[in-house]
Amino acid sequence: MEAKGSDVAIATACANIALVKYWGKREGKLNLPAAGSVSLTLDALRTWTSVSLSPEHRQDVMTIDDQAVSEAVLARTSRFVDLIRDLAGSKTRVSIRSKSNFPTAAGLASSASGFAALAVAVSDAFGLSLDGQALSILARRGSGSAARSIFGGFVRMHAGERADGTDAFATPIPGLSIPMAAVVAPAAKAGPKAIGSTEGMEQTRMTSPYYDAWIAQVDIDIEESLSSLEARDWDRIAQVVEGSCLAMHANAMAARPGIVYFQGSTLLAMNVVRSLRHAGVPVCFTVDAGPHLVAFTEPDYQDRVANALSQVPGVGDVIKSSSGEGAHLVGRMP
Ligand code: 2P0
Repeated sequence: MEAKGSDVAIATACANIALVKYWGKREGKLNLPAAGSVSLTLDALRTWTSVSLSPEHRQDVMTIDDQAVSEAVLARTSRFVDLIRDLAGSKTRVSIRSKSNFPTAAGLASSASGFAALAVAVSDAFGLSLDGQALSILARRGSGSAARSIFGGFVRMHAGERADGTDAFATPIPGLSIPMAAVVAPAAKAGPKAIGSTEGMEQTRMTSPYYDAWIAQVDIDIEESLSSLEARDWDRIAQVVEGSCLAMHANAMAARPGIVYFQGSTLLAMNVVRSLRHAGVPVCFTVDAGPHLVAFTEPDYQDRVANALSQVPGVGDVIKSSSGEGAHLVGRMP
């Protein structure tokens, strides 16, 4: 059967940042997380991806920000597109153009928005109509955090138990009315990542003496995050969000060899966030597998938090974000 999709399918997806972190897999081939996680989708960090079928091509082609991608990125992308080709019963190659409004090399969550947009655009190009759960399972195969970017607002990733991964997907968290905003405080001098997330979490799982304790804590943290957000209780929100971040990093630091993502500016920014909170501002921090700090706050306090973080030595241009929407098809590239 040959696919009869759209001529060009274009999708957009936002990055997300976890309040309760994902760090460890129960299985690598299907990319199954060892524990769940909770995130907020971020409107300001966005990827657009256009996909067209190229029956005349023998290979997929791809550009990111108008540059041809490396062999390694193309191979990873083609393996991902193969999953959708298999579903559609097609062997047709595709041409992919992807753009982001944030620097993908900066270590911000580009794989989350990238694979979420790709899942939506490629499945539409091949004429498949997949629901959010199926798209989340698909996006997870590209990158664990991408499963969460299928949905907007607050999102929960479920680790699942099945070996085939059919219960390892994200779902939106309905009914949380707390107004939430974020400020990204990038480390100005971030070079390439010391070690990528996939490799870093595997090294942690294999060698960190804290790994089992970390995994055992995640479900407790997920419940506490949901209940403290529901109560709009910032002391409790900060305790669980900063606790999950610091435990993830402590776990990685305890690997052999130890993995350290923080830079000096990361620690300085943490102290600024805590000082603001002690002064009564509803704010807390998290840090992913890199040196950039992200502060969660309420929209009324976003400018104050952004101003304070932009004065931290070693922090580059801060990015203010509100809560973003889920991945979806759009009419044209920006
Ligand atoms: C998170 N991170 O919860 C955690 C916190 C980074 C630190 O999910 O191996 O690039 O592709 O499934 O999605 C980054 O991990 O990892 C991540 P893979 P991914 O956001």
